[in-house]
Amino acid sequence: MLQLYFSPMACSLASRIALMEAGLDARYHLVHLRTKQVMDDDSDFRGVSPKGAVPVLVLENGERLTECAAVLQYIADRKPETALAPRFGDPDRYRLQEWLSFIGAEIHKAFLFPTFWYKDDGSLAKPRARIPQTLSVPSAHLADRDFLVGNSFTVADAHLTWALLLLRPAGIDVGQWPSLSAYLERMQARPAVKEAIATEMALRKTMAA
Ligand SMILES: N[C@@H](CCC(=O)N[C@@H](CS)C(=O)NCC(=O)O)C(=O)O
Repeated sequence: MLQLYFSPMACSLASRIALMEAGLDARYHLVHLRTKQVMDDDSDFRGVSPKGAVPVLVLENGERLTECAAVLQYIADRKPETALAPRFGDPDRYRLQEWLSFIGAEIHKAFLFPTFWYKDDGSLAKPRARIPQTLSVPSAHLADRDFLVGNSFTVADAHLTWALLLLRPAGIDVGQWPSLSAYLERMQARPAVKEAIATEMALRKTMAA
């Protein structure tokens, strides 16, 4: 069985959504990101991945896959019939990779990660000043589309859904971009997305307690 190392509401949520949309069973291991502790057995998460970052997907043969873009595409390719990623050779596959890179680099790493990870000593002002321009890109793209790529849900939507969910706790009102807030609402209405979020929100509460 696949195994996913995750932290509640971290970017690994996109992998949980993808697994659930694909109907793939997995064992989930909760990681405390600051202490690097695997909560199951108190082991050091850096023994699972020296990157010390989620997601980590452990395959049945023991190989470990990291990086959202790779993990998400792997999950999608395990169940091609669910069309969670266009097939290789389809021009839309590169559109998918384009979005996964953009979300990972320009949204996640450019301002979401620093907002949640570092104390704001004023140095976040510049990355955060780029938010309106960055988010105007998916906002314009989704003005007349239901999904990021093609006409159905893909793992790029799982990734963007996670990123948009974190805007509010990052102090950014998604309502500034009506097409993004409508998109987020549509994505959250999907049963797998709803269940994945509910599971992780409940875990987050127990961690905060
Ligand atoms: N480039 C990685 C970034 C992963 C990442 O930054 N994960 C965060 C959670 S959203 C994390 O585990 N951070 C802990 C750390 O970097 O120490 C990816 O796309 O998967």
